Amino acid sequence: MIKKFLNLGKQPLANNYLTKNDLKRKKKQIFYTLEVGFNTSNKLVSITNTVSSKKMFANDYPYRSSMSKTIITSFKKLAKKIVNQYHPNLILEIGSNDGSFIKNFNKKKSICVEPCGDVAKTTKKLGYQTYSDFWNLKLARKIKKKNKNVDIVYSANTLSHILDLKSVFKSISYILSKNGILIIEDPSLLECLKKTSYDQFYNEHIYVFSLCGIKNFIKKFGFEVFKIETLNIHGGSLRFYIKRIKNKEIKINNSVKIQLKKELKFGLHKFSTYIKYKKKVEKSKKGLQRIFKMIKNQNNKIIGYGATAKSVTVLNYCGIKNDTIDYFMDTTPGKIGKYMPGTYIYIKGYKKTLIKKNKYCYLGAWNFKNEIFKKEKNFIKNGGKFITHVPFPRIIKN
Ligand code: DWN
Ligand code: SAH
Repeated sequence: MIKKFLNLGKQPLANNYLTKNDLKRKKKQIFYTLEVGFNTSNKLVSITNTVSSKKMFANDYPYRSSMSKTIITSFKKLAKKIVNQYHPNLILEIGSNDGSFIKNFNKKKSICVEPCGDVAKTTKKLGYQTYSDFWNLKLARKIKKKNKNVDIVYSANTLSHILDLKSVFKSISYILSKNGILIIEDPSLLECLKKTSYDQFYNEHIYVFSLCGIKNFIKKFGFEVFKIETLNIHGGSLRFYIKRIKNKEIKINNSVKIQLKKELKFGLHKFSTYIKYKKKVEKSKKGLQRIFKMIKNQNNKIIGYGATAKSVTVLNYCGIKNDTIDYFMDTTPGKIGKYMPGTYIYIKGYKKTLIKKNKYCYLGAWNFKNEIFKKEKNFIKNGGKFITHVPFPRIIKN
């Protein structure tokens, strides 16, 4: 049974940035009610009103992994580890986006799956075998006809975007070699609760995973988690190393026990934990609204840094629109010159001179705080202030 615990109101589709023409034509945006629920039987946390994948991940999907140095470095580090530890014959990546991860592997030993046509072109052009399709059994069959020894399947920030997890794991089990390994990484539910980062919930993030949820679910497909890595990336992620239960050569690492203990201690298996969380989220909303109001009352301008999908949730939930934030800055070509969905805040291309002109900056990409603070050390040195809601709403003291 799925018990709802959080309602983040009417939300537009994140990543559905609007053009000037869309605004002129008053283009009808899709809105859905963003509610989050806890499945009391399998312990998975998911949004309860979903949008079809085809609507979310169309050809013009703008997100590009390569916009952050933190991501590029993290992928490079993992790729090195995979090669040294597992020497894969063939690696398959689900949700390969612009190839930021797979670029670290030999073209002849890699397969990309990326449904968004425009972004899939990047890896195709680089010479990687790329399937521009959604991951399912039909595609797995098609790929296996040509590629027999897939011994690593990797997927970052993608499986949590797919409603039908049964189909996901069935298809992975079909394609993975007998002793093959599945590595997935996604935002951690424990961190999302600890940091009150409710913006991990939006139409694309159908699930926010925990070990206690994943471990139950994958058992049915003959899989088990044998190692867990906790990462700082994306505000706190979990990297699950998964093997077939039948494969007794790999021992279960102690990290699995440690993570499970942490999750149970926090109460991720109990509905009452989520009710407490809901109250924290409501308090966070009021706190952020108060900060914005105070700054505006002092006749200050506020800009945004990083027009993230996450900030779409925050701004729409808190009712912060283009009369409060003047514009966002972002480095992503497909977002520049467009408007944030639901709040109509304009997105300018990143320029150092822009941030220099302002005193207050809302950190949409709070998950890259370290990277951004390093880049903007002069802004900070000259008295510039960043605003965040994570782990609680505040103007960051430097
Ligand atoms: O799960 C998902 C993650 C991986 O990416 C997808 N569903 C959609 C997307 O979510 P997001 O938009 O919340 O992701 P990011 O990676 O937090 O987005 C960062 C944004 O900030 C990008 O638009 C790039 C921008 N940025 C920037 O302008 N300057 C980022 C950095 C680090 C910078 O210095
Ligand atoms: N893996 C990258 C991109 C994450 S964004 C990273 O971690 O940075 C999510 C990606 O998953 C998008 O590129 C999207 O097109 C892809 N995706 C969404 N649904 C998918 C599905 N059903 N099968 C395969 N890829 C999918």
